[in-house]
Amino acid sequence: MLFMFKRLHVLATLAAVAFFTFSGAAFADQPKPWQIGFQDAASPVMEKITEFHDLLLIIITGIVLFVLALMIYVIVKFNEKANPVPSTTSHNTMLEVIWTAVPILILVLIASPSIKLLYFMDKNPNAEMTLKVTGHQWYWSYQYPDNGDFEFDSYIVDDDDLKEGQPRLLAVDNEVVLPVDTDIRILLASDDVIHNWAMPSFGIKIDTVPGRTNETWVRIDKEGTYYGQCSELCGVNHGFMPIAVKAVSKEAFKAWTVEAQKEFAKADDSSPRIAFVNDVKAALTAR
Ligand SMILES: [Cu+2]
Repeated sequence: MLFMFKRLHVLATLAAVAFFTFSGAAFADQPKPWQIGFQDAASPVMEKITEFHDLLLIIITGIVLFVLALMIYVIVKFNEKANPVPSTTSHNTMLEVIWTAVPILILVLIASPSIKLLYFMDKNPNAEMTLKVTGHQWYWSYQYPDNGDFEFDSYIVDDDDLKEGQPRLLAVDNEVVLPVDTDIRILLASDDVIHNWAMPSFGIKIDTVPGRTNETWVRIDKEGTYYGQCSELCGVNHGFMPIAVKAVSKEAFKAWTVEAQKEFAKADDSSPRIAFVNDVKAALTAR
């Protein structure tokens, strides 16, 4: 009976996953109820992370099945009934060489794509624009240094103020607008404590640290709205500082920056934080 119930439960879960995966008209990526796998990749980095994950899944499945087969073999062949007089062998040089060498080979096989991926994710020397992200307790602010140098804050939308289609705990008042098919450098810092700017469908999860600028990059493949969350415990409202990125065409982005410059005051160059960002920009240009 319990087994039946468990099976039904699994079936219901699979149905829910299928429903939430294949439904929904406008493209938007966010966590879904009963989700098991990754969110759909929307950047080359996330595509490579997914490929690497799939490779590891094949390798670990192979290892698990092999060990399971060995255990079943030993249980059947060498139990007390089948093998009443056990052998006293304690060493086998050939076997010991093999069970040392094979795991090393597997690790080398994993290390190569892993290190390649780490360097691919690290930074993009050909970035076409820069987004500056600053974490605060408990909201984010965004600055567009080479698109008019305006800056704005992005706060969670309260449950009572949610509009039709806005996901609870993920929607924000001012979304980060970014162009698709553009190599975007992202510089990240914090105003107070360590936060983490995590965007699953971009393959980004990077700490924002006070007094230090971290760098990553993204190239968004498709237009749509993407959601992420702060992923470093940063205090009482840690769960209430979501991230929403709206990816639009290059033309729409240009038009938005013109509007945004009017709407959001120009970033104040006299603040030490922005002076620091400008120093970083100068250093990057000189590089
Ligand atoms: Cu935070």
